[in-house]
Amino acid sequence: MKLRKGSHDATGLKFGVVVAKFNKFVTSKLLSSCLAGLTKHGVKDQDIEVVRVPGAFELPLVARTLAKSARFDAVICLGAVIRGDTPHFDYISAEASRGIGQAALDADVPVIFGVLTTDTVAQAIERSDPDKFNRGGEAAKSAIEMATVMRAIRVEPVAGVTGGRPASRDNGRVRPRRKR
Ligand code: INI
Repeated sequence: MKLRKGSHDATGLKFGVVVAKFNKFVTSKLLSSCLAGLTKHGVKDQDIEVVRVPGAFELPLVARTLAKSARFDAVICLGAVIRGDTPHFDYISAEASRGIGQAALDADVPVIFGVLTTDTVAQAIERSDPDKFNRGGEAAKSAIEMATVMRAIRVEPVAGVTGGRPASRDNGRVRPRRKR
């Protein structure tokens, strides 16, 4: 049996972070904890790119574009959808989760769902608090684990066999062998 698993050593890895401005009092805390988590595990500042979008609904498109750019080992989405009185809640949270999952599958790159979906403002504050649930820090850890497990399971393409990712798009992952 071969056991493949990720690690939390992120040295040399690159991450895109997409963060929603809506409910910024929560998402700014998710962002700072996420960035702290990445750097704590060895990611260099210049290897992190942060993109701000209006709300959680806009996360999937930007996440998919970043993931497809071949510049990142993983992309992290951060947002906060709070039920409150808004009927928007169900539409936005459903679309954000569906779209973020789809972005990962379309791009073949991990895209992490760091979006809080809560009934109340108090719950959102508690979950973004680095000293309580610390969902931003957790998103960083999940991204690192997924980036490293994807590296571990990618199969090196055999020379002459089509279907491998072109070298220019390999994003630092396993490179196809050169033909001799
Ligand atoms: N966006 C959020 O990120 N969280 C919310 O709670 C929210 N609510 O409640 O409306 C929200 N709305 C904005 C939405 O994400 C889009 O930015 C907007 O509809 C424009 O497409």
